[in-house]
Amino acid sequence: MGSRLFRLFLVVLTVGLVGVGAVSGLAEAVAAGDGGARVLDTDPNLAGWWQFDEVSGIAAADSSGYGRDGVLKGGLSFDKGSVAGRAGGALLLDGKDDLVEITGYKGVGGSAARTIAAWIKTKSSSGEIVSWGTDDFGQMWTMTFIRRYMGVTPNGGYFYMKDAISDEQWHHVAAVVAEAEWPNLHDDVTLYKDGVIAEIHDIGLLDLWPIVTGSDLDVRIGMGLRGAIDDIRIYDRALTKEEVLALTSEKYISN
Ligand SMILES: [Ca+2]
Repeated sequence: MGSRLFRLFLVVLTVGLVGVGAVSGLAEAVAAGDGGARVLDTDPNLAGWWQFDEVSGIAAADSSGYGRDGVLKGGLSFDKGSVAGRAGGALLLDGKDDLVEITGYKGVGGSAARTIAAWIKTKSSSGEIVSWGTDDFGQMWTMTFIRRYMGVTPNGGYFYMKDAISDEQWHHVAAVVAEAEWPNLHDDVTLYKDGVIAEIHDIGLLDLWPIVTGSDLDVRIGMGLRGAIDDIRIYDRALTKEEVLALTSEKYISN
């Protein structure tokens, strides 16, 4: 009787130890960030990724694997525009004619889902993170300061966050367009500030056009922006809120 109880006790103890081992292994994997963040670098839907870690020249390499390298314009070069970034180097733009053009890349077109994410550091509150499309209603896709706050517009309606980010500190900003037949700012777009969903200050509904992005213009980064930009990514899918948060994790960006 006593010995059967003892064997039962051993079984319970063994099962208990295996259980604890599995849980702590999972915790380590999550803590290391291997489950979420790093796969975002090799995601096939990462359509463009400019890390701005160069220190000379006017070529900005695309790390997405799709070869969408950028060209620095307006007299901008890494020799004079390279500054300490959020992860490695960043690019400092003058807010006048500086910009990065991704020659031949038209961005995410039509009504396709998409995510734009970038780190920026600025005192200013005007200028673009990125834009592309066709200069007509509903056919542009621009992530930009709108009335001094970060937001997006398809050129027909606008949508921007409540909190200011122009405090000369690094902030992560992201805009996500969900899968939808006729996506619009009101129903299908989410803005993020520093990894969490941003409170929305205002949305222009009077002239709200669906997002049907054209393909006339090449992708432009930093037009009119006076400040530093780092680690800008374009995904041709909607990232989840966990994935956007992962893009801001210390462990992730230190690599
Ligand atoms: Ca960088």
